[in-house]
Amino acid sequence: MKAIITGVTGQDGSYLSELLLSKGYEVYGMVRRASTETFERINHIKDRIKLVQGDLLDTHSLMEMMHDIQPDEIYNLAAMSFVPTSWTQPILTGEFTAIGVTRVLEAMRRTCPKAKFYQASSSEMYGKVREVPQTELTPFHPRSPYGVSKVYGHYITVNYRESYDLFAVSGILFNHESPRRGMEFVTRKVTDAAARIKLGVQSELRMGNLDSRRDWGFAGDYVEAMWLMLQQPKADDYVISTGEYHTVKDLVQIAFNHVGLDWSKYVKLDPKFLRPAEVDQLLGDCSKARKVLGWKPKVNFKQLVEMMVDSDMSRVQKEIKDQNK
Ligand code: NDP
Ligand code: GDR
Repeated sequence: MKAIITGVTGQDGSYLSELLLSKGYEVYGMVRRASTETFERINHIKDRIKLVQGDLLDTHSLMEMMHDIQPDEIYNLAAMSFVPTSWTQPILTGEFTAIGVTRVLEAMRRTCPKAKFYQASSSEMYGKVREVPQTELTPFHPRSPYGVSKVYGHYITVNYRESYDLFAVSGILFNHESPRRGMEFVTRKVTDAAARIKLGVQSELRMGNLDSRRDWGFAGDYVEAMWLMLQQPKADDYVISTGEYHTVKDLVQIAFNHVGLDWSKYVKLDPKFLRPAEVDQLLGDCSKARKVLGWKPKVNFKQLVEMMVDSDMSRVQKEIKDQNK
């Protein structure tokens, strides 16, 4: 089996590559050219992945790649994925995260229409939620240019499935995290800060809205659901979540407790981190995935946060040691 992963250098791309390699796939990872490499998350498996240059903005590179590889599966994980940046770069976000999906689908339709396609849809599409918990049938009300772009990507995937009879699915994934999460996202920002403060190399943590609630799971569990969706006899869309939500404050509390610190002494509110429009609460109902895919999350919230803090403690300790050499 041959799979192409766009966004292979991202958090999910790295876990999905590991999963597919363990199943004996030939993994092709699409990477965009940069003046310095961004392979930190895939360095340990780089020799086993075939890296191909391409960009979501460039239809030609997408078509060439698919024509040459003739993949069985395509996972479209590439996107501008940080919500705050979508307000400062709304047009680029639309190009990558919305129209980019059409470019990938169109390249597939023209060069390898028998391939199976996975689109990385998001719980951000629910935004100002119409019901709690959210299912595959809950109406969308996105609250950021990112969320709006993901709604486009979601519906163009459904549309190509219905128009051209492609095997194209959308996974509506709720927040998922790991020690490989980008530093700007709230979980990693908090676990990294807890480690730095504990080790005496940071004095405070400046945060935005502590009251928002998210349904946080472990990325390693979620990439398994992506793969399962493409193994079904029929293409369909699925919510992937844990079914539990927590506030940002809970997150901070667990992370700081884990290193024996009282969070309230270090966390400062900074309006710079508030958003023009907030998504107050997200809670997913993944009954369909549990029933049809036989999928369920294995790592709970506390385990996830503590795993991330432990990993950041080791990394920061090593950084300090290296600096003192
Ligand atoms: P990351 O931000 O960690 O990774 C994004 C990836 O997209 C990187 O590999 C990046 O490459 C690549 N990329 C960005 N722009 C382009 C472009 N123009 N051409 C080619 N590649 C590009 O995201 P995650 O791994 O966390 O998420 C994966 C996908 O799932 C994203 O689409 C995200 O929006 C979506 N999603 C994520 C959720 C989460 O909680 N993590 C939840 C729901 C959906 P580079 O290294 O060069 O920057
Ligand atoms: P989100 O993730 O916007 O849900 O998108 P993020 O971790 O950035 O924010 C979660 C919540 O935490 C609040 N918050 C802060 N967030 C950040 N980043 N920094 C802060 O200092 C801070 N303080 C409070 C936010 O306001 C928000 O309510 C993620 C991304 O991975 C998307 O790509 C994905 O689609 C969705 O999850 C599901």
